[in-house]
Amino acid sequence: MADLSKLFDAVLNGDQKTAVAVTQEALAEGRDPMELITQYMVPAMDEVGRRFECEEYFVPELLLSARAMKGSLELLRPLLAASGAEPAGRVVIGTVKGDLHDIGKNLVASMLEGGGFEVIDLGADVGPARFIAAVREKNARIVALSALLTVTMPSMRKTIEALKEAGVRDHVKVMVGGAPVTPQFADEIGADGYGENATAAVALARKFAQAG
Ligand code: B12
Repeated sequence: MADLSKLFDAVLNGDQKTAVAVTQEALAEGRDPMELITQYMVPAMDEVGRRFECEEYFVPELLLSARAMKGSLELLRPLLAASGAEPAGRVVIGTVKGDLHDIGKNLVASMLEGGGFEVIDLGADVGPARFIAAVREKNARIVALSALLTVTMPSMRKTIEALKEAGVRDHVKVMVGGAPVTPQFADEIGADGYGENATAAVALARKFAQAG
């Protein structure tokens, strides 16, 4: 039986090789991909963040942990996406301008795909103009914005304002998320919804799709 505490340790220690090996072993045993993510990988990343905050870890350690988590997610992604059935709608997703954190955004994108949505993933550090262009080009009805830094949260507001100025705000529902984002902030900047995690993102997208 795969020892999943090794997955936690591998992400925490930035050991991509072990993270991938334990993930492969767990999947071969039929373990639930979401269990691996929510019970082991995300808590490990939280601990990485805690260590960074108290200066036990620095940027190189963050990068190694992120690499380990990404390696494992690569294996899980197709499985998350495989559970979907009918295309439920089109979502444009990206991490906002100035912010390079893309692990959570990638997880949300995979879960949305798994929930049957067509996802146009613009990547990280995405300015308002690119969101607007993608919404127009793909005729998307949902925009999902991610931010992990308090200093990039204002980019979410700017993106929503730019959608208004471009005349596309009324055609889309906007959801926001990421560790520093709160439901209050979502209200304040005029977003249509806030999601705490990838599962909440899918529930919100379904609600939006049904409403419109
Ligand atoms: C890995 C990491 C990095 C990696 C990112 C690699 C990558 N490709 O993503 C690197 C090394 C590049 C990095 C850089 C920096 N980082 Co950093 N980083 C982290 C860390 C440890 C983990 C983030 C993560 O991936 N979490 C795991 C994922 C799964 O969780 P998540 O992103 O929160 O996403 C979930 C939810 O939030 C939600 N969600 C996310 N997006 C969306 C969107 C929608 C629409 C919805 C509904 C939901 C949703 O669903 C996701 C799944 O459940 C965090 C600490 C932490 N615990 O958050 C710090 C952290 C975010 N970083 C921090 C800092 C300070 C930095 C740097 C400024 C450091 C520096 N001095 O250079 C730079 C900034 C670079 C930049 N311009 O963006 C601080 C931010 C502090 C703040 N309040 O602003 C944190 C909190 C660390 C800390 N405790 O101090 N970082």
